[in-house]
Amino acid sequence: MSQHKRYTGLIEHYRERLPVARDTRVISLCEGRTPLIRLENIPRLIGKDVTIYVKFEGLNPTGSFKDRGMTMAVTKAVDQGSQAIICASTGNTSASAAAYAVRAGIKAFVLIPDGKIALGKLAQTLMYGAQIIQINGNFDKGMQLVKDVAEHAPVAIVNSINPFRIEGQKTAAFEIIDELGDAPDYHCLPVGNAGNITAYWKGYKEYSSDIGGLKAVTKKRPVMCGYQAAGAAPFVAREMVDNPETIATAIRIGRPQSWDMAWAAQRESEGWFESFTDEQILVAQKLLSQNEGIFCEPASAASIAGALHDISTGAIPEGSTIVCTLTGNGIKDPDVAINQCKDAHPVTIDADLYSVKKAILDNL
Ligand code: AN7
Repeated sequence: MSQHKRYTGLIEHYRERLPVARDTRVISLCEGRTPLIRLENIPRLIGKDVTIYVKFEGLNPTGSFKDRGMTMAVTKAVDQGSQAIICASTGNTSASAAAYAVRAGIKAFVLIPDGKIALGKLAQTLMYGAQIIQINGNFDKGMQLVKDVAEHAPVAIVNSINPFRIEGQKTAAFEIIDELGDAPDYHCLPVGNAGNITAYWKGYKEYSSDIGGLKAVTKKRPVMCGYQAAGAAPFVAREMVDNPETIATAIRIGRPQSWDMAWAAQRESEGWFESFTDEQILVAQKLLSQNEGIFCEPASAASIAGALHDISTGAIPEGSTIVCTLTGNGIKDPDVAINQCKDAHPVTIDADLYSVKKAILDNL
């Protein structure tokens, strides 16, 4: 008898821990089961005895962690009879909503800040065929408009204020514990709307509790470390920010929707929030690419900037096991990447053997 079972996405895999009925039609693109990659070169480079893993969520079907929440949100929207979904987005949510909507055969409307989303995310959203509505305003304005319009039009909101988004995203914590055999000591991640830190914390709590017929998998929970961009850091300011600015456009958010739940995660896990400048974030993005071969988008690199900072200060002590979530793929934002490498001139040479050989020998 074959033991073979095809992986068909996180809803089927974690069905007993998700609010999806047996007969519900699941809308999936085989999201989840992303690699947990141990960093090999950076710990040596910084000379610290730490074990750092990155959960590379950029390898989800649309290139970000949003797919975990979207498979749940769209599955439930379709189950409840919705013909259309809507979201405001800094880019990744719109790409993910667009993909899952087309998979389900329903319509997606996405509100994006005009000119402030990364090129790859715009390309995806266009290709998946969503109805894009650009607004002269930032994400926070778009989010307010989406909440208002949902009261006047038959559209289901699939932003992370939709509780099914959090349900789907909590599975990333399950995967980490299933793979490591236990929770890490510290979990580091970027914070924008704070849906993801809320979801991870929910996942870690559920795996360390007896719920229903399910026994706790572990007793351990990590300390949650949330990192923001300096120009968009309401959790550090402890108040909403009116004109958020950062090169990490994914987290260019001043009015986080999951405010209370993120503070609960911080408090209950005895964690903290910190902010880092655009320059620090970009340095971390390049460091990861050029030392480990892992290319994440700028917002995701906030988790690396933060972890390395907190390791250097001792806030995260030596001997710790740390997981950093890399929320999105680096190829989503080619403009920022190419701009970061503008000093690395590609050489242009004559197309002959001598010239190619010379180009190699000159650069060895
Ligand atoms: C790569 O797509 O809000 O703290 O509209 O795309 O759960 O909001 C994106 C957020 C981190 C922040 N990293 O997560 C959107 C959107 C990346 C992101 C975040 C986002 P939350």
